Amino acid sequence: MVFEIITIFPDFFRSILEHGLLKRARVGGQAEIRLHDLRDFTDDRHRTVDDRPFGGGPGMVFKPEPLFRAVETLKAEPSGEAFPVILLSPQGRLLTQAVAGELARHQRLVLLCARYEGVDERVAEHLATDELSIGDYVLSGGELAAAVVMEAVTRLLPGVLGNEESREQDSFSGGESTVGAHGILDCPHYTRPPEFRGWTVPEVLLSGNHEEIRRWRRRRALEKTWRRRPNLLASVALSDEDRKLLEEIKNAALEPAR
Ligand code: 4FV
Repeated sequence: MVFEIITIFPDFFRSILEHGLLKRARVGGQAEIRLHDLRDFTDDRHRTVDDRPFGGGPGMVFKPEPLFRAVETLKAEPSGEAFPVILLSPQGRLLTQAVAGELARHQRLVLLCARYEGVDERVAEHLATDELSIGDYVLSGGELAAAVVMEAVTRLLPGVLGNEESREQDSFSGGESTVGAHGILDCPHYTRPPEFRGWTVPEVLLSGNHEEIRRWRRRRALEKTWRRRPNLLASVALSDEDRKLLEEIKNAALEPAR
């Protein structure tokens, strides 16, 4: 996977490329991250990438020309195959595990990082092939959003995660009994010490009974999802066991606390 990042702050990405998963994927050859300074695609001596908004109002807007030049330069490169041109913005569709899975199937992704008030709308309409948001809040730039997309996608590339870090147990991923990408929240995790400040680890996890442990984890994942993100349950294929567990959970919730 090749990530082509177009930004006025290429140095912003230096550190995340030198640590953790993105470092490992670069060294392992599963991912390549190419940083492009948008100012290199300007044609004036001030290397201007933005201008005042037509119609007045606060702030500045990214001009279309440098962005079109940057992407068309990449399109002219011999690799040739079509690739998504993704604009990061609050107006985009929400990044989910499913969307990350979809993006991970491509060989190359261009990520456009805006600043100021955003980009000229003709970029969104005629250059970007997709628009992604990482959440309903406003950042001062698209760089953090691009970093989130890279991390979420790179984790799904074959060979990046070691077997100790299985995607299977991920929140929102299909997991063992549900199919499709819209999964549920993750189960609780515990590690040593078995007792901390009087708080003990659930006995079942110390039992060695893997079937009981699997069931406990499924139940707790369903319970956490039912309490915190019930909407997720509507878009996941539940097994008979899941439905039975959910009944137990709902009935337990109705019982007066002892
Ligand atoms: C954003 C988001 C985001 C908006 C104006 C950059 C900022 C500034 N991008 N998900 N939320 N972008 O807030 O993706 O140009």
